[in-house]
Amino acid sequence: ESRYNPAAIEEKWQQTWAELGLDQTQTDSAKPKFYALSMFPYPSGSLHMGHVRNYVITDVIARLKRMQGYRVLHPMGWDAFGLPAENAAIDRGIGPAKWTYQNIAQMRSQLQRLGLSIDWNREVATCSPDYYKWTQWIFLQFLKAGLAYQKEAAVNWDPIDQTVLANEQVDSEGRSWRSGAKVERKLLRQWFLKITDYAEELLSDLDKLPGWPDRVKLMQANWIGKSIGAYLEFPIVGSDEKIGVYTTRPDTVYGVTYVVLAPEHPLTKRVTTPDRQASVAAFVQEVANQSELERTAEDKPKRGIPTGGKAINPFTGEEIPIWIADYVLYEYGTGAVMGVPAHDARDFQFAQQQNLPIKVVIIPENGDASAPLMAAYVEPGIVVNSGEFDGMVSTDAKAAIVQYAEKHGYGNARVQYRLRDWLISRQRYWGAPIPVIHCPNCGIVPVPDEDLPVELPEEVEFTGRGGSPLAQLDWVNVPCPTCGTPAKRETDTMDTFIDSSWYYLRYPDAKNNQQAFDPAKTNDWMPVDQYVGGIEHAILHLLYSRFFTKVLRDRGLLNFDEPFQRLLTQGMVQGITYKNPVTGKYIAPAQVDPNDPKDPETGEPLQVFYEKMSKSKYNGIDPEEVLAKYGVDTARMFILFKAPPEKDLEWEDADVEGQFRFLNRVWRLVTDYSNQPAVVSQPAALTKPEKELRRAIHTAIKAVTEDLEGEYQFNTAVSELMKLSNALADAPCKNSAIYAEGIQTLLILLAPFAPHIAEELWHLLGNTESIHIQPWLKYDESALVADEITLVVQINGKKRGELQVPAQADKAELEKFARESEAAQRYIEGKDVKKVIVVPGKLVNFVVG
Ligand code: ANZ
Ligand code: ZN
Repeated sequence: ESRYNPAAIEEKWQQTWAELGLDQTQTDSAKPKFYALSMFPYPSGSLHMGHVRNYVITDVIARLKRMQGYRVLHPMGWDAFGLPAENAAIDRGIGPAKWTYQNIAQMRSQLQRLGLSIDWNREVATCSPDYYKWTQWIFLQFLKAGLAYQKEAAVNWDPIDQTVLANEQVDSEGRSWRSGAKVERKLLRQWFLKITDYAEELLSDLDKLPGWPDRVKLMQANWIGKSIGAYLEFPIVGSDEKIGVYTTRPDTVYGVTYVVLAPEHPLTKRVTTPDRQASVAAFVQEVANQSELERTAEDKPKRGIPTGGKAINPFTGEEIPIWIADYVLYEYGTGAVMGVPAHDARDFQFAQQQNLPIKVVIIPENGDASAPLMAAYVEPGIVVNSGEFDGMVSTDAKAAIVQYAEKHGYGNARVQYRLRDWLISRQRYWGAPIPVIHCPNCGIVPVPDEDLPVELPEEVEFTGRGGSPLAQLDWVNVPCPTCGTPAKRETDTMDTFIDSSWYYLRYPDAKNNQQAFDPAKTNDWMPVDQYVGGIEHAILHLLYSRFFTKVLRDRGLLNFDEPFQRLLTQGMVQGITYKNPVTGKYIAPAQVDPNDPKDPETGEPLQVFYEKMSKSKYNGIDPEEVLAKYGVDTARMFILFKAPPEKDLEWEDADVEGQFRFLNRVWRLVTDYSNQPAVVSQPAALTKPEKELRRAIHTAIKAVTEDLEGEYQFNTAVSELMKLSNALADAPCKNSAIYAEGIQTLLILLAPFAPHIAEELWHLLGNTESIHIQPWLKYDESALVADEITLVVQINGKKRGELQVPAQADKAELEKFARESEAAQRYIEGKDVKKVIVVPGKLVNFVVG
């Protein structure tokens, strides 16, 4: 046969597979189901190596499971709403829909080149009206369940363009990407989803996910941020009102020397004394323009101002000053804290700056309560200066003090979550319109189901100025669906994270135009058995998807608690990167001599390292180029072989080359074999080389299967394939039936990894059915056992020879074999054997004197 020429076979097989419908989802309900899902891409316009890695990993799993007899759902779609399309419209005058669908077409054809066994009949695009109709319907489910509501929230406001900006449109100095204006914070009425109602379940159900990386579960748990503490009330002097604080350290309540309100706290105005009104108002205004990040940065001084008001510590009866400060956030806890400078680092810093008293109430065991503090003492210890609690261990004092508070009406135990409700409003065009109507009589009226979708109007001008394009159209004017009065549509669109929170529920029933999905179908396929995607989605996308699942379950639409049974977060694809350490500039590899990397302009030596591929660092590799040069099977093999899937992968041309050579070896092995005369019939007993080859074959089946099933160790699985191909190349019994079994095994095991070459060679052997519908192989346990082992002969601990002996030989027999060996005879001759040490399966050592 001819040489291995990927270009000649890859397209051919992709077409054949499509014609045969091999990639279509089987619905034979007698088979167990397997749902293999990749995180769907944003259609930016071109595929990058990170995509390729992601989809190849999922594809190997999908192909394996199909061969193992599962009905497999392996779909693909597009996370197609979002800002870049709108920016393209603003910058280049091309409509967002047109831009998006062009990109989708481009990327779909790139994906199809990868030989992925995707069922394209179930493709979804979140920007298409027959998808976002159901996104809107789901939003209304949330609204009906009382899980969607409006409230005022701060947004980034560009005062020149008069528009709201997304965080990505604000640079690190707080300026607008377009106008360069200093961005302000402005309060607007915004839509929220009440994810906080599910905080506890989202946290505790992490225990139901043993198939997720611990790291991801920890990130989710931290994001939810459960904290157990107390709510305590401090009466305001000269008023009936009280300041409620949330604290995790009720054991320090005798050490409170002041109370701090967030500047936005509604009590701020009322506690401020007349002489301080002006300065307090100025400070509030100043803080209002800071982002949360600026406010809470640990390295920056805390800023605050006294209100002149006073409160009473109910435990001590002491009067303490009320302050406002930027480090107290309005959205967390009660928006007010009790200041305990002796035991909280932030309070300590603040008290030192502001000359507030510091009162020690916890000391280390055998510590000195009167020694001045150099820093906050934050550890547990012994309680002092705390009335009847003196002498208690502080961790016990927590409960005792909360109990005391409850008894005296000062407060109670409280659990607090860091998680906030999800702000989903975007003042943007390219998103799913929030399907409600604002009526002067009826208030908020949901768009009736039969009027969905609320479609995006197409005649729109994109300027980037003057707020959302939707707000400027006659489209907003509609009669109220309830009373008919002229009313206005909501002009906010939904955060694109909403679109991606339910797409995996749509694939099982992607064409349904009566429902978001038929619960019977979706419950049948769900949960996803294996989800594969980037670690950048470890928190938000996964948390929101889990939230949606639980809400739709509670609406009676789903019958499971968690959407993704197993999660694989694949590592980055990194390229070799050259950087001039003096100028900080990145240099393209093409301009650098890899043996002597210097800046072509200045001659300075360059730093060389691997980093995530990106345009700005000139370290990217275009998938198209690799495919053109080596074909997709080589690219797949390299990606799978180079690193375990969850680890970063360093792109190395030499290793790509190495995989190309390996596939060439396989090609030669099989073509040579197919040119041989027909196989002789199986003899009654296997010869020794046949037995050895058979052992190599079954060892490979076992190892590859286990590598694929457990932790998806594709890299070691590929090594096993290489070992088997070497064993075949070295086998002397090329016309034996065992050799034929070996060749077939190699191809079947290779099929999920390098589907095209495996198919081509499979047909070359005379098969007429696709290799991809062959059953996966089972290994024969008995073939794994070696008949013979290599026994080492040592004299005084030194290796003097080795010999082949039967594997089942016992200790006495091993000693006998060793003693009779030529090596032993030579060294023992005429000497006194003092001791014989036998290590079964390994060696015999003669100690001679
Ligand atoms: C007094 C105290 C004494 C505190 C002490 C800590 C140590 P986590 O664990 O994150 O829930 N806090 C409460 N609400 C706040 C807000 N809105 N903005 C800023 N800080 C706030 O942290 C809870 C602790 O963070 C609370 O316990 C409170 O300070 C502070 F030795 O109360 B603590
Ligand atoms: Zn009305």
